[in-house]
Amino acid sequence: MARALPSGAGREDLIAAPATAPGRAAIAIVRMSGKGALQAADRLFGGMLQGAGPGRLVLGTLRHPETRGAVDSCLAVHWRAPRSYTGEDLVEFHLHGSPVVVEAALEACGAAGARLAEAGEFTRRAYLNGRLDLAQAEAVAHLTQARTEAGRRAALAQLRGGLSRRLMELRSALVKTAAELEAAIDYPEEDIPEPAVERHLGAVRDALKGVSSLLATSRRGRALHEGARAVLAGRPNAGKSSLFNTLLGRERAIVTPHPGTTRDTLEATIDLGGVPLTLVDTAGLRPDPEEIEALGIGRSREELLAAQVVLFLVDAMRPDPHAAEEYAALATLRHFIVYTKTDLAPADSAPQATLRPHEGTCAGELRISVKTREGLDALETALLREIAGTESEGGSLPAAASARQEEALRRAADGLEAAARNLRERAPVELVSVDLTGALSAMDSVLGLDSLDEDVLDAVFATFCLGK
Ligand SMILES: Nc1nc2c(ncn2[C@@H]2O[C@H](COP(=O)(O)OP(=O)(O)OP(=O)(O)O)[C@@H](O)[C@H]2O)c(=O)[nH]1
Ligand SMILES: [Mg+2]
Repeated sequence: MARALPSGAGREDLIAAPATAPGRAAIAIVRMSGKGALQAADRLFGGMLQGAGPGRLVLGTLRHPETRGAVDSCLAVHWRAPRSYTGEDLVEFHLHGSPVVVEAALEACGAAGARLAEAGEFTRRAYLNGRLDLAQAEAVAHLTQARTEAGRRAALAQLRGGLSRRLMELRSALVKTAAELEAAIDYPEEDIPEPAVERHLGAVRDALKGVSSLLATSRRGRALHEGARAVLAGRPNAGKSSLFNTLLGRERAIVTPHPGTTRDTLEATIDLGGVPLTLVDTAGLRPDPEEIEALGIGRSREELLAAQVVLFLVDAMRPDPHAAEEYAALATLRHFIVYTKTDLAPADSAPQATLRPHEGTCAGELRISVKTREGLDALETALLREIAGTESEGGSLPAAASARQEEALRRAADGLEAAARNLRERAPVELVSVDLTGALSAMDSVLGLDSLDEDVLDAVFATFCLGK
């Protein structure tokens, strides 16, 4: 299933790039792919490589092809098109891991005819040559960027074709219906027989159910990769830094009984049910602070706007007339009200200080104590549900893992809904056919099966690192 080469671009030309991170390490890998990779490798590696057979590491000397100077004593391996990562002839040099060695090796590759690859260009070629679909290519990026164990598992599942298989199943069930409807367009004077309408409707509903359940997991799928930001805000002394430290599991922020302790914003990332969640501790909000604190409060307010969710902390037992004022400013931001220090409250008493939750943006009211740990599990659960749409690590269902995938699935669902509606209303068959074709092409675009815009590909592969 090789795809049409994009116009104008010399997509088979020889490219090279370091595949390992810059810096010192035991090994650094330089990759070379494209037309003439094996011949170039012969010039660089003294003709030893091809004798070894594909996929076999050989020890030898990498030399500059013009000066013949030795660059490194290293291992090399090659694969032949189309059975390689890129689908092209591909060579790797496993060098001693110093940036200077890598630089010299790249220069030698350049002298042998390679140009420096663009970010993601190896995987882009793998996609263009049909070695991976586009969802799998995105999974490659997600796997190399995974920040949590759950993120790793989800990316690997997608790379191994979890989402792709599910979509192909849904697609093939639908193609038959689309073809029958298409054929019926040729006989506009004849109505589709009733049993056939019911059958088509059943097929469309099944597909819609399948696509919807993929969409339902997309919030979590994206959160696993993209992560989220939660800001701890509230009046001075409300207990923000204490909660920050408790969620982090270490004493990162300074805590004192004095209001105005935190002057600057502090952030740290935790693994919340698999979601890399960046917590931001902020300077307590108050109206007439001294100079340094004022700067800190300015930053607090900026942070509020950048967060997915705000935890607005209120000292449960100490009525604070200004809390309501600061809370009013949150009206448009998604947030929780968190009553703190509940251990200081007499048993079963209602909080002394209560706020009236903003309608629509308040995701819930919680009561916690970092001293007794009361309410902390509930807080984590509520946060995870807010960010990822689920409470648990949950389900084995494949999930859409990027905004691009989610958007395409939504288009597919819209098309299927329209098709179902038109079938129910016995609308002209052409209309249903158009809806279904739209839905199918949206499903295809998740996997990049139809010819995609270069811009879309540029956007996808721009997120890759060099050499991937
Ligand atoms: N008993 C009790 N005390 C708490 C609890 N949480 C915080 N405190 C105390 O409340 C005081 C203020 O806590 P911080 O975490 O520094 O409050 P903050 O909101 O970060 O304050 P600023 O940085 O000044 O805005 C400290 O003396 C904490 O020990 C709690 O759950 N129970
Ligand atoms: Mg603080």
